[in-house]
Amino acid sequence: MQKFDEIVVSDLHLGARNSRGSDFVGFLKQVSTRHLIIAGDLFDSPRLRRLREGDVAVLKALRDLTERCRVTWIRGNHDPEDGWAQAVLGLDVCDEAILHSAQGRYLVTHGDRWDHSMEMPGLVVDAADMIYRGAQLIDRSHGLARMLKRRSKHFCRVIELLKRRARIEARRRGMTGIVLGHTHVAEDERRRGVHYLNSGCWTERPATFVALRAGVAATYIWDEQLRRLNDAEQQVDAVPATALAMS
Ligand SMILES: [Mn+2]
Repeated sequence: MQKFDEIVVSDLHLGARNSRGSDFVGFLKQVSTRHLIIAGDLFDSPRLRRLREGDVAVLKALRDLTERCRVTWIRGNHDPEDGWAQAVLGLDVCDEAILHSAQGRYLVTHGDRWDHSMEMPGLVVDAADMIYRGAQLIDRSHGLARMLKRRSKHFCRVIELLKRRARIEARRRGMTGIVLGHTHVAEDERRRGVHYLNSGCWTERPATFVALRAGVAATYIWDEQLRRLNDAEQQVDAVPATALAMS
């Protein structure tokens, strides 16, 4: 059993073809915490379409969890309206939460409010999304989809802008850091005086989350072996540059 003070997960996208409901239920069995925060996009469709057995198992596990610990559900742009949310999980959806670490406060929110691509013509976003999902189907390890997404100049620009806006808001409100989901890219970065954490997603491998342990906030990788994202990235940096320069 892995113990954390508080855990933030996001972007489970239950109902999506690549949702990992059973894996997430396994995760819930192997961690213990006093507060679980779901930082948005628990569902893929606001009408809760295409839920499969593994997805429904997550709802049952979350309902059970609410009897043992505090569960907070933060609204994502794919999540249902308040009435539906309350009926499905017995939880109200909110827009943000605060984590209290030994270093100070962290604002937790989904992050779509700072995503300027959401204001773009739907067709452009849909086409990019289709290519991304297609790549996930072809390549079960999701490496190709991840690479396509990260190499897309547009995608990187959208994320950089989102992070900049998020940092501004964190500073304005006197926060030590900010925890977001939405981009599906797990991060743990200290820049310009703000600790930016992103809990990543549960639709790719490895699954990631943010947690507070011994008062310290960090992003963790769950699959294979529990470790901090920044420790894992130091290992990736050791990979020869030629392997990364392919595209
Ligand atoms: Mn989202």
